[in-house]
Amino acid sequence: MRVLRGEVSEFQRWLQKSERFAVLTGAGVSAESGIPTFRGPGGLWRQYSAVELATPQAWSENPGLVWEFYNYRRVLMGEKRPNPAHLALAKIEKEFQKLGKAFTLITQNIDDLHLEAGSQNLIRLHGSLWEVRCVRCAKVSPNREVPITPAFAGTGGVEGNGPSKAFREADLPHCSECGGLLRPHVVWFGEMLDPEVLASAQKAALEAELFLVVGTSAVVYPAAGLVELAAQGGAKIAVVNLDVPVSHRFLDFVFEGAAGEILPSLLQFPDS
Ligand code: BV8
Ligand code: ZN
Repeated sequence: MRVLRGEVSEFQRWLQKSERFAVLTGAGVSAESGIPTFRGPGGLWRQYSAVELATPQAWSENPGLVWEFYNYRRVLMGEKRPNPAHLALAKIEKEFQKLGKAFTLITQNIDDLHLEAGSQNLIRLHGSLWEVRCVRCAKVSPNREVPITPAFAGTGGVEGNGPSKAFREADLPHCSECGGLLRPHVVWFGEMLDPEVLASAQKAALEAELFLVVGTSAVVYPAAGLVELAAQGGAKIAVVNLDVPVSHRFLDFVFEGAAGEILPSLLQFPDS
């Protein structure tokens, strides 16, 4: 780990004396679980970047292609497990709970590895790969089907252009209640986040005394705006990233390296 700004001991003193600690994570926190980030290598599928497929336009033009992309990400999740970064965040949350102090974990990821690691006070800004929503009756339900329907078995290979096959409407998943088409229950580009989810994340950022940003390129809004909000609220800002994308000007701590290597030792109280 390279300390580009501040000191580990100083960060840990802040960790010990903060009554309210909030964390924002992005794809980088799941990288060591073997899940490709969006903008790093492996962030592409076929000739598409996620931004092109995670949109309402792509969905209305070709729901089969969009489901093939999300089914591919479900297959990719396969046996992936939380890594030491996820586990360190779940552990420090329990320490804060024991001390009756506030801990909030805000994630941009849809892989649910924070949930699997045991994180409790978790705000999922962009939804979940493992939930579906009916486009007709808006019912949200958990769904861990891989493939999402039998028609998607064996699809999703990274080679080729366009969908593997011309998926028919009947091939796509449908709502058990009303028969409407089911979509991934995730926030696409150009879609609003759930206002209550966003408001709770903004409140946690504004009230935080310490705000840690892990594994995000901080280019997607409104998630990235939470960092500025925390700074406005007077929080000390710490960043853990493989290569720190943002200028350090308003950052108090900058630790460069892999989250799975840094967080287990960083998220310790000084006298431990
Ligand atoms: C909204 C769910 C407004 C889906 C995601 C033009 C047209 C349309 C919209 C816009 C536009 N310009 C701006 C916008 C707004 C847009 C936006 O911000 N676009 C960006 C690209 C410029 N935002 C939106 O559209 C949002 N909605 O604005 O609505 C509106 C207003 C009124 C009315 C209607 C609408 C919705 C955004 C949510 C999009 N959905 N995900 C899915 O996952 O399939 S975003 C998706 O991409 C992720 O969730 C995540 O948020 C983002 C990826 O970012 P990161 O997580 O940071 O990942 P990335 O790969 O970029 O970076 C990884 C980092 O980790 C790197 O820094 C790397 O160095 C580091 N790293 C790697 N390995 C490690 C590591 N660090 C530590 N350890 C390691 N081992
Ligand atoms: Zn329905």
